[in-house]
Amino acid sequence: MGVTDSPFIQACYGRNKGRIPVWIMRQAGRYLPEYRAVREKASFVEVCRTPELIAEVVRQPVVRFGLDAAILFSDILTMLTPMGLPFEFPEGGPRVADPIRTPEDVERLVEVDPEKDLGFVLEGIRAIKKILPDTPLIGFAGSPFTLACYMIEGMGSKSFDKPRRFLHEFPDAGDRLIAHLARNIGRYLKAQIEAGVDAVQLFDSWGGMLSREGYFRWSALPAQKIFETARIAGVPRILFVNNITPYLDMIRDIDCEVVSIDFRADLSHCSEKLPGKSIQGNLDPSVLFGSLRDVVTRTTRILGSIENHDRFIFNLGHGIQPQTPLESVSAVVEAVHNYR
Ligand code: 1CP
Repeated sequence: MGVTDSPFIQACYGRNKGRIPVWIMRQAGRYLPEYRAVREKASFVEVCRTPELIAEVVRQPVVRFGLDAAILFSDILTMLTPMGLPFEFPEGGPRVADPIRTPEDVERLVEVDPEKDLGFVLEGIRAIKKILPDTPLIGFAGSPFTLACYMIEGMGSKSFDKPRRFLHEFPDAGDRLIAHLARNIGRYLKAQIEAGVDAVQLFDSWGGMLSREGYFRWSALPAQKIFETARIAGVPRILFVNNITPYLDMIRDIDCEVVSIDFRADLSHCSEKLPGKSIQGNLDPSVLFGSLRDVVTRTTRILGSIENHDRFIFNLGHGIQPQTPLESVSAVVEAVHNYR
């Protein structure tokens, strides 16, 4: 079976008649012993910059669990360095050396040339395609607002007060920052498609913190722009929004094939509000720490809440957590694959 006929790509277009596809956000990562073995020898940033290591860690969860899609191994922050904002990844999360503080800092941002500046990512995609030619490969980028969060805050945060304040204190510079990001992210996703990815996902991890008005201006409109640039026949576009429920009416109007739903949301309510779109989601990642019986019950409950299984992709409602038991992941995959 080729990639085009795969349950994952077929489900993205709402015409899957095969098994229900499943993949897991952050499926390559620290919960896997074979990933930790690679990380003994190379830092996270080194893995991200080495095409052979990228291909190896992408393959690991696909082979171990029999997942229906692979996702590029990189990070949403990889784009920051060529924009002129280098960062490091010490234990405890990312640190941007010199975060954006003033409108002048926005003017200094550099345009990214994906082939020249992020060639190692594109080489990684080509290396993955060599070893996993029949598995759909998902490319990705962070959303403009999510990247702006790290560029202004300089690190992770529970509330990202600095970026939310910046956009109101300096509205013109804020709009220029978001426009700069949308243009460069669109171009980067297009380059990933040209290098061989079969679908793209935009991670709007923090847009769900915005007011409805803020979401429209700094997340929905830029997402529309990005998906226009990354619109290539046969390559589905997936939008993930963490805390999606307040914005469903705006997301309905965004030109993309699949919407990925966070674990707080009611899946059948979301799919009702998003006619014509395929749906991905939305098991709470913390459920995987419960009993196997509970894992299977909750997985089956999600599957049962879906009306049209031809346009459904099973996933977690956010990234898998580092200490997640491997048996739980196997149980989810088995329950999804046995459902029909
Ligand atoms: O120590 C390690 O090995 C690093 C852990 C790790 C991994 C495996 C990080 C640090 N990033 C990644 C890879 C990654 N990140 C992928 C590809 C792997 C896969 O999905 O299988 C993807 C898609 C991401 C995306 C990403 N990075 C997001 C969006 C998704 C989400 O979960 O909301 C975000 C917000 C990041 C930033 C980031 N990278 C890593 C960490 C710990 C963080 C969060 C920082 C914070 O806010 O505290």
